[in-house]
Amino acid sequence: MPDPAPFLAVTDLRSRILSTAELTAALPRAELDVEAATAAVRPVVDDVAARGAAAVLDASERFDGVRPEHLRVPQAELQRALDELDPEIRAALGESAARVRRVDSAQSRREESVEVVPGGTVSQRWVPVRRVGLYVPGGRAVLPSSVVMNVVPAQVAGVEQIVLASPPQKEFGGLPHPTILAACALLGVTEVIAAGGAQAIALLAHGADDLGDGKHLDPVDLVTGPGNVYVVAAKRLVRGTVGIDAEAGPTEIAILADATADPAFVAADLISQAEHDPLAASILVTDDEQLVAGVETELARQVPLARHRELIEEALRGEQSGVVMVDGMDQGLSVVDAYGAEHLEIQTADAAAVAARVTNAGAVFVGSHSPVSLGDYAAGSNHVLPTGGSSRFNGGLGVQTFLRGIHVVHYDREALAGARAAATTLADAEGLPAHGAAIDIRFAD
Ligand code: HSO
Ligand code: ZN
Repeated sequence: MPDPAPFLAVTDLRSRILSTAELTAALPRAELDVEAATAAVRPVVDDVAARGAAAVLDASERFDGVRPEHLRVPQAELQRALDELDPEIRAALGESAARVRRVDSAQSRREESVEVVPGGTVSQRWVPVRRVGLYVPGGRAVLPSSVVMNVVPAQVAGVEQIVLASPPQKEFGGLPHPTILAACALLGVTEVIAAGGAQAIALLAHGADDLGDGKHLDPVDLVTGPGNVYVVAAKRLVRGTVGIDAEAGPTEIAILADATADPAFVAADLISQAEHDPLAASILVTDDEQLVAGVETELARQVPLARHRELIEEALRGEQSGVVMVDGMDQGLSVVDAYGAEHLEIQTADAAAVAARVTNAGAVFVGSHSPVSLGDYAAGSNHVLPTGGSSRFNGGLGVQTFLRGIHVVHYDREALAGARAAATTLADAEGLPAHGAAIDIRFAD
């Protein structure tokens, strides 16, 4: 039998010295066409801003093929979904939430107060956003774990009002998927909206006078959550009216591996994220040709056994996936930093030391027993992470996403006297003497 065609195209960067910009350009990555999506969703977002619930229902009918009877999911439906939830899934969601809660509670921000000079302090208070809208997609797959990943950090931050939106499903009579509803009920989220896509994002951002049940929906202050390119485009359009979190588009896994890595593990992990989306990116960065051969053999064995084999093949063979050959781990680190993967696995000798040198990634998974799927569900870390290289300037979802830092400045007369010269000199230098005068007046006697 002839060798099957390899799954992963190879980019060979060995003995090439490239600038960061050249490196970034050389790496496989599909451009997400947010521009085109923006043009498509702008009328929907504008319509929801103008006509509220009626516009959401029209858009649902058009894009989801269903006109939900209730945009606001009745409490009885939430309770029913929880009552009917498989007990094993209930326990697993509970376990997942408990782990995320544990991590977020420990990693929440504490107020820091600095006495800059005697009698002059600057403190930083961390105040939760009052009302947040969490988006949980419902397209290709239904992901109740994303309810956990959005809700728990908001709760730990102390957010007062949590609204969750998820697309209405035709087969469930226009309600969001029952497992999503059950997860909401389990976590104590009571305000759930049956809306998806751009119309959901617009509804959260603008609110509505009457949601069809005679009651209004308050706009939120911040919208978070993953979604497809239309959701990303809609979030960009409402940004400014509300806050948004980092963009989480099609999923990405990069694996930095050397000869010590197990090819079966590497292949399984590349496959695991490829099963999300034909646009998902699976990238192996290595200095070992034998590992590449071993991973290809494993892919040829494992892919045909996978339930979503066609989708996985499309993702692995897509231009956004591939192998990058490097001279060694130093160059490997430059490559993964230039790429800035949503998920980065380190499967090398002394993995912890290699991982400590990574500067750009949504989340890093260290060693042979920390696969990305663990982080997707049950590590305690968050799985809503920056994609498309935006990890260069954004972190993933977490308790800090829902907190704002407020500086509180408290100086007494003596402390102000000590700062007077610096402040008035800078005020003069900037041609803003009234600034200086506001300080001087306090010493005029
Ligand atoms: N890997 C996805 C999250 C997810 N996986 C949910 C399974 N369920 C993006 O980080
Ligand atoms: Zn996943």
